[in-house]
Amino acid sequence: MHTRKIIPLLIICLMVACANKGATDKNTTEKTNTTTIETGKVPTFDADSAYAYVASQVAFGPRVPNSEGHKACGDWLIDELKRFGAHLFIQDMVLTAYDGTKLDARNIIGSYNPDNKKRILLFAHWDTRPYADEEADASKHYTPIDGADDGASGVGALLEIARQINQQDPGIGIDIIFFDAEDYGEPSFSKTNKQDTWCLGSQFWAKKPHVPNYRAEFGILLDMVGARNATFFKEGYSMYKAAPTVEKIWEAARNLGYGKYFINTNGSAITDDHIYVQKGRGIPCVDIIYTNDGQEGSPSHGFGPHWHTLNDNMSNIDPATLKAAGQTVLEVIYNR
Ligand code: AHN
Ligand code: ZN
Repeated sequence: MHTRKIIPLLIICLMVACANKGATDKNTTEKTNTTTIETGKVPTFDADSAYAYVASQVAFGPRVPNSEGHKACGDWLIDELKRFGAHLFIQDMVLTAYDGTKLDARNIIGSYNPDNKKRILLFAHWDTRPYADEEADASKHYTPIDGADDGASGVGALLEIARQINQQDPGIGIDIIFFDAEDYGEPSFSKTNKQDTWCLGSQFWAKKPHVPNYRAEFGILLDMVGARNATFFKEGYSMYKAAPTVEKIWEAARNLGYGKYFINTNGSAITDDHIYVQKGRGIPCVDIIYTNDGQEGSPSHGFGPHWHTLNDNMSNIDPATLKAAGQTVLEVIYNR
């Protein structure tokens, strides 16, 4: 793992070990509860529908803040959430990137049952990286990427979840946030060494949520959940702050037969939107993200092989992976 990208919190291991004990007890109770709930309650996630939502985003071109594709895709996401019956909140922001560039950005928020005090937060970033800075060929570093996996996949899965929620009320408040400007972080070829250059949209929201004193029981971040044969390890910061929810999600995935994606092994901690949501709002958050933690022959940055390269395009997207992530999230929402 690249040390600058991954937070090397050794302490986490200790704390996670403690947190795990509590998680086991809690899961046992929760499991007992679910046996009384009749089956057929959880909607079926349509992978082809999610795949189409990923393709639609990619068809706008790169969704880099200040670009035409970004503006058009943002408008489309708002229309889709409206079509799926969500109550919309839009946060317009001018953010400052690591290099001083002013970014016209929008956080797009769709809420269900907005008056329900019990809430679950689901989120993904919808912008795409302006740089292919993980390409071996430096002449490609300034080319924006398609971001089929890195960006579009999480949003595509959440749009399908929104469509399902609109058809069947989960009886709890759900907020779906599409964060902007996650992926404008300082590139590997730049050396300003500024802090907190990633996740600008979620940093803004964490300071100024769409609802004052916003609360949720827990949050789930979907980041790079569309690649063929993706692997989701139990991300380090999620285990540090939200171990019981991590265990609940990974157990649900295993029970649904998605154990080959949801690996029952702890992974590294990653700087991602969930960190800012957790730190700013005190909401325990889980990052479902494709990494190659410790796997032989995987890239040293620790993410999927197409990460921040021009290869992050539709050719790597597999509806089966979207299904594993999306159905698991639906299971966790509906089978509480
Ligand atoms: C960093 O590269 C610091 N974090 C990975 C978060 C990310 C980037 N997710 C998608 N793109
Ligand atoms: Zn990225």
